Amino acid sequence: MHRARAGYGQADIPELGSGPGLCPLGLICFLLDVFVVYRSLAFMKKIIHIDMDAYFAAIEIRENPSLKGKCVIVGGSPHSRGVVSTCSYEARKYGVHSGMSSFQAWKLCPQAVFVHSSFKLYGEISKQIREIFYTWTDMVEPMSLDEAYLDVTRNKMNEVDPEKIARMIKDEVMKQTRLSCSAGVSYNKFLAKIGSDLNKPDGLSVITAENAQEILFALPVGKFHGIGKVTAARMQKMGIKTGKDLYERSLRELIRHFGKAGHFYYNVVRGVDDREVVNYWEPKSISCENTYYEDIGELDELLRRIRALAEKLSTRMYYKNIQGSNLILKIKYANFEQITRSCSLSESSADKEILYQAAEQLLISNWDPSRKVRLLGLGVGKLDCDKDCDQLELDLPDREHQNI
Ligand code: TTP
Ligand code: MG
Ligand code: MG
Repeated sequence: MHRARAGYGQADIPELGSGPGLCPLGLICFLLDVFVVYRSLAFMKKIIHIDMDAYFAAIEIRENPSLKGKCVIVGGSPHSRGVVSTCSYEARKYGVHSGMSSFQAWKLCPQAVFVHSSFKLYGEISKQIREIFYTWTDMVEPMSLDEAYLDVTRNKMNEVDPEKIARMIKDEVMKQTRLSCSAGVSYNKFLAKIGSDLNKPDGLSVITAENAQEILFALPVGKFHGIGKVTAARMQKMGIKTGKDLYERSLRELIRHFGKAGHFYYNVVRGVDDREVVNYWEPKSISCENTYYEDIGELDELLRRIRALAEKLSTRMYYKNIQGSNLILKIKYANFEQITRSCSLSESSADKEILYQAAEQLLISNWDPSRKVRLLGLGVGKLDCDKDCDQLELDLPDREHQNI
């Protein structure tokens, strides 16, 4: 575990007295340094990032203790075209991971037990965990069912030590849910997120101004939150393998290769991230759409595609703990002409069958059979949304473009 040090600071805070000796100019430099350090300390935030360990799998094991110690894979069946949602740490030793096809997972780990997802339960436990966070602060930003940022700079218990808070939250989560989580504690969101991933499972890492650089320098760029697989591969090609390699590249070069994101990479590898914890975020609608390789003219085929979209949308809504009462269908024809139609659902829902039935009706009554379709989109509006709405960025493993 990375130990906390007294006081937090920005990684780039200059050392006191690093200027010339104490001649008049030196004195001015010294006072300037003091001012910079003082300012940094005065605005220092205390951020905790919590992420549950092997969330879906851990819940399934809790519900069925005979699975304890086994390779458990949550997701589709290996004999269908299912994918792995997550797996127990035992299964990870065999190379199984989220997003992989269940068939491939089964080949790597034939002894694994495959379990289907129980989203309703995952959502309920997620709410329970958030209630624990809210006992400390209302500045909670959920990022998915199993993770959230907390700004505990000022908190309801007036506790000054964020490491202590993280430890108490971990204990309380374990006590109430019998599930473990990992926590990262730092002075910004980026470092807190890195921290929660450092010692999984059941980890607690504190990243301070003193140890930030050492940790970031040793980290492979693929582990940087915000650097996806494609970017990490591009960086590898450029010889940027670790945080240290990234640190050595100029802002100009990073922007040239990665555009605006280059600026973000340049900052975070220096421990600089000014993003606030946002405690309330309300999406107006949630949708997914698919552009097809070949234009579709058959009703049966269109309905099959609509079913796939409804399933995808429903899964995504369960992840985010939201329901909605207005269904929206988008049809783009081969000539790029587009129509959007909507209808009310009988009740607010995220159920794939209810979404599908409504979408089917909309398609049948609005589709022009003389024209081929290049894109279908399905969305849900009028969302029931309180502070349980999540801002989830999951890479669902297919080519479908999803947006919120
Ligand atoms: P993660 O927090 O990414 O993973 P995890 O909790 O299973 O494991 P870790 O200990 O490494 O944090 O995701 C949370 C849940 O979201 C996960 O249990 C299942 C689901 N999920 C998917 O369904 N598909 C995915 O591709 C990912 C990444 C997660
Ligand atoms: Mg997790
Ligand atoms: Mg997570």
